[in-house]
Amino acid sequence: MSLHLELKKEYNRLNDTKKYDIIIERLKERGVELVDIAKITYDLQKPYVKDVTLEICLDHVDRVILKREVQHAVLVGIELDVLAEKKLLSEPLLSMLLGDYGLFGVDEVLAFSIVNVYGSIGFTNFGFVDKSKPGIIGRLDTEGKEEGKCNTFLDDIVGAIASAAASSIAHKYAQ
Ligand SMILES: [Ca+2]
Repeated sequence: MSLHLELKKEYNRLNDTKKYDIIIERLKERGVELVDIAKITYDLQKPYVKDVTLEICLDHVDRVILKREVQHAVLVGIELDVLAEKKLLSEPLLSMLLGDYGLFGVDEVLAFSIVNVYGSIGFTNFGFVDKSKPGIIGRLDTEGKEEGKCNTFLDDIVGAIASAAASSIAHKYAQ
């Protein structure tokens, strides 16, 4: 590899690490800790991988968030929720996001770009958590219904990261 290419690669790596830090911070600001996401991953994988631990899950959640396409989806989704809370979006989008309009669907589509990173097992998991709303997802869903709060994108983002991490574990430990 040429020096130029190597420097470019290093730049990209640092850039992604920096974005990773920003994303952890933004998730925290929205009330989400990585361990909350890892707990969902743990419950998804425990029936299939008996040696799985919360620590392993946390490690795979990290790997998911280090992926560039995941980072971009998270940044877009959180930004839209925040802009909706600040009423900085125009109608009809503003009301759809604040009201978490059921047929909106773009929140799920954005989440698919996260789930997609580890193939089709992720989709099954995502469908499951989307319906059962375990742990932090249920909390975000309830909180998002409060006046002036918007978690329309965030609940799907969290579900998608947990599902993608579960698929990553499944790929690694599958016999
Ligand atoms: Ca949603």
